[in-house]
Amino acid sequence: MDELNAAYPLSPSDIQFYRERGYVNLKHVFSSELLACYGEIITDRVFTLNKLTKPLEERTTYEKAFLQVMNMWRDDEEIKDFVFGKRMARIAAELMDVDGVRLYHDQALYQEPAGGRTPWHADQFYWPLSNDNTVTAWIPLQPTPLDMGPLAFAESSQNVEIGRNN
Ligand SMILES: O=C(O)CCC(=O)C(=O)O
Repeated sequence: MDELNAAYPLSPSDIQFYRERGYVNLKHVFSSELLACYGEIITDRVFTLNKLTKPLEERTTYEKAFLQVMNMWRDDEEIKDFVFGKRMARIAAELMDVDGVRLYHDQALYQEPAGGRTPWHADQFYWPLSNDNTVTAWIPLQPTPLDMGPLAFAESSQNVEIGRNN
């Protein structure tokens, strides 16, 4: 689909917001049609590849938070098209002020009904990378109103040590 590779017009205020606060909420990066189409493909693969089948009450806090499948681009050509889309890569490059980006991993996170919460945490500090000019894209595959527990960011926390165990 062209949409995966077409430019997305980031505004200077989007970029400034990201650099000051460490995140930015970009609306309508992908159409609901595209998300429904890839959502179905990704969901099918998650149910095939998921290995976490024990009951919720036997799981750790981390295991209760979501089903998790990584690097799905290796398993499915259509998912690869989604993950390697140039639109997302260009947004990341512009936010980080670099010419191009590398993918560290993709990750499908599926919250289950009655699953647990995700505790506050920072991820970047344990990635095996030489510097912290990194970004993650969280792409909801369905509408996630507040009562469904969408992602929340600790604003400007990129400037503090708290939550980083190094
Ligand atoms: O999607 C979620 O519920 C949590 C995502 C998360 O923990 C992360 O991206 O680091």
